[in-house]
This record gives sequence, structure tokens and C-alpha cells, in this order.
Amino acid sequence: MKASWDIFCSVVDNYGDIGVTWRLARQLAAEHQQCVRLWVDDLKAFVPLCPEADAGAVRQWQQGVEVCQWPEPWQPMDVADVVVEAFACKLPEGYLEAMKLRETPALWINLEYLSAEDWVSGCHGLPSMRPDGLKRMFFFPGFDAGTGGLLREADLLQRRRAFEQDPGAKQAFLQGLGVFPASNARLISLFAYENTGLASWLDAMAAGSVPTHLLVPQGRIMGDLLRWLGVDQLAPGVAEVRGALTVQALPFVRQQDYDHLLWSCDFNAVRGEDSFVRAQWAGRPLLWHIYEQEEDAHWVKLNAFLALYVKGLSPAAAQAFTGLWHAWNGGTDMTQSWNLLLEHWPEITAYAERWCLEQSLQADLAQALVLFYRNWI
Ligand code: TRH
Repeated sequence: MKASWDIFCSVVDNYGDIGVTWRLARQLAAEHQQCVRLWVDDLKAFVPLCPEADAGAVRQWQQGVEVCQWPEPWQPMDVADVVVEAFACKLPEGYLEAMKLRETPALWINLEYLSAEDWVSGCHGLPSMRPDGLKRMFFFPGFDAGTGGLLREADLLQRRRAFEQDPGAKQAFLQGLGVFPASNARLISLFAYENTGLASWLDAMAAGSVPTHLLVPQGRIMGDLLRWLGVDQLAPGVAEVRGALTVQALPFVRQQDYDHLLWSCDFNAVRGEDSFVRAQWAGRPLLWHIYEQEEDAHWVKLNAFLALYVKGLSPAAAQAFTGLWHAWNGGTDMTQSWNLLLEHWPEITAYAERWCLEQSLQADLAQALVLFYRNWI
């Protein structure tokens, strides 16, 4: 059934808000033939993910989605069948008024942040009644059956396999970015916030016995990286060698190519919410730099995920994995925890694929949303 969807995205910080909503919008349009409008208040954040987009356009069609500049002040607009308020971004008053007048009520969904905490499944799908008569439903992404699942395109794992099985695909992708790693090099991608632990991690890799090629897309970690290298800049494509470590800057690539980057690497350092999920679908070991929240709320989230993830590892590997994540997120010395993780590399690598397959047994988030709407009408 074809329904109309309005997805509202307010870009608070970084690329996570637009990254998730753009991915969801594309998938609803492509896989479920839904009619999707994506309202974005800052299209400048959208262009790096979708370089053919025009940051100045009031309305534009991109990959089957009508991407609209969220007008300020709001202009009268028809209300869609399903209204997704991403990350509690607050719908415009004028839109809420129109929702009240709609003959058939729209399904209003508040799409929440991802968390592995236990309470999530208890709150997923619950309604919240407002004094003005409107009802809002809470939709939580998550890792177990009681949640809304994770964003995953239907053919994602198939595409990854095809990429992995095609001997030329990885090489062609990397060469397109000017990356020519040594044949025995361990390839690592690094997407992270500023981190005081970075220098010690780089030291450990530079002193390692196996060559490491570190690929760093433009972003917030660059300052720490330049300081360690002792250079003023590292233009995209340029590489610097220190001991066993080659550090190479990359451009920020389009969202689909970021998957290719993750699939090409042996280990991925990711951050936020969307890259964190994509790294899990890449089936490679990962290191998560969680988005810092007030009163250390992010530590609870981090530990909830870790507790779930490491259940499938041996106690020693689980300890090594947890230790590395704690050091990275605490901004502390990484030397010991990195060297310890390397001792468990084969187990942790094999497990990453297993975790990915287990998670892929769940319905994906777009599918779950469509079903939620069907059951609601
Ligand atoms: O950019 P982020 O740090 O966004 C964060 C988080 O979502 C966080 O939860 C939220 O509260 C905060 O913003 C406000 O990390 P995230 O979520 O991984 O988003 C990055 C997006 O950028 C993701 O869709 C992947 C994409 N990307 C590319 O398309 N190309 C690239 O080269 C890189 C490095 C990332």
C-alpha cells in the first residue's frame, strides 16, 4: 500500500540526524514504494552524503525522495499519512495544527535514538497522548526482537558479499581514492570525534610488527592526527609513514561509498549512530566512539551495547574488546588494550560476521515502520 510520509530532520550536530533520515527515506521509497518527503532544516549537511544535491534548493528529487528545505516560518502544507519526527526534532506548530484538522488522523511517529538498554523494548511502540488530542507513538531502533530493529537495506548483505567476492572490486574502490596499501597491510578506517587517546593508538600501530594502513576521512579527528604527525595539514589522498603505520587522509565520501570503505577495511573505528550500525553490517571488528551526552549518559548506552555484543566472545576476547572500547571512549592510553585486542584478532574478526548475521535475522527498521503503519490503520 502506497502511503505518503513526511520525515522531519533537524540537523543538530554532525551528520547523524541527516544520515539516518536520508537512509530511511531512500529505503522507504525504493523498497516499499512509499511517497516520501524529507524536510531538512540545514541542507548543507546533506550535500556531503549526497554530492549531487543542491544545498540551496527549496525542493529537489534525489533517489526517489522529495527533499525539501524545512521552511522558517512554516508554510501551510498538506499532512502526510505518516509523520516521522526524527530524534524529537519538534514538528512545526503550523503542521501540528494541520494534523489536528486532518480528516483521517496521520500516524505520528517519534523516531528515537538507538540504544541497547533493556528498557527500550518496553517503551517501543508506546503511545503518548497530548492534551490537544494528538497522539504520538514512540519508535525505538534496537538490537532485539521487541524493538524497531536497525536500518538495513534488503540487499545490503548480498551487495557486501558480491563486493568481497569480486577480487577487483575492493582494489578498484581503493584506487579510486588513491589508496594503494601494501599487500600484507592491515587496513583500518578511522571516523571519530576528537580523542586524546589517539596518539597512543597511533604509537602502538607505528611500533607494531604488522604494517597498518590507516584511512581517515575528513572530520573532527583530523586535529589530533595532525598533531601526532607533526604536520600542518594532510590533504585528502596524501599519506604519511611513521614506522609500521601509514596514515592517509581521505575525502568525505558519499553515503553509499562509505559502506564500500567499511567493507574494504579489516577494522573500522566509527562514531555516532549511523556509521556504528553500518560497521556492524560490514561484518568486521569495530571500535565505537559514542556521541558524548550530558551527565555521562552515553556510558550507560556504551556499556549496554558492549554487554550484549561480547556475550558471544570468549571471556578473554570479551575483556580485550571491552578494554579497547573503554580506553577509546575514556580518551586514555590505548597501547595495552590495542596489543591485547590483537592477540584475539581471529576470534573477534570471525565473531563480527556472526553478529552481523544474527542481527540480520531481525526485520529492518524501514520494514518495521511500514508494518507498524499497516497495523495501525
Ligand atoms: O556524524 P555523527 O557523529 O552523528 C552524530 C550521531 O548520530 C549522534 O548519535 C547524534 O546524536 C549526533 O550526531 C547529533 O555520526 P553518524 O551517526 O555515524 O553519522 C555519520 C554519517 O556520515 C553516516 O550516515 C555515514 C556518513 N558518512 C559518509 O557518508 N561519508 C563519509 O566519508 C563518512 C566518514 C561518513
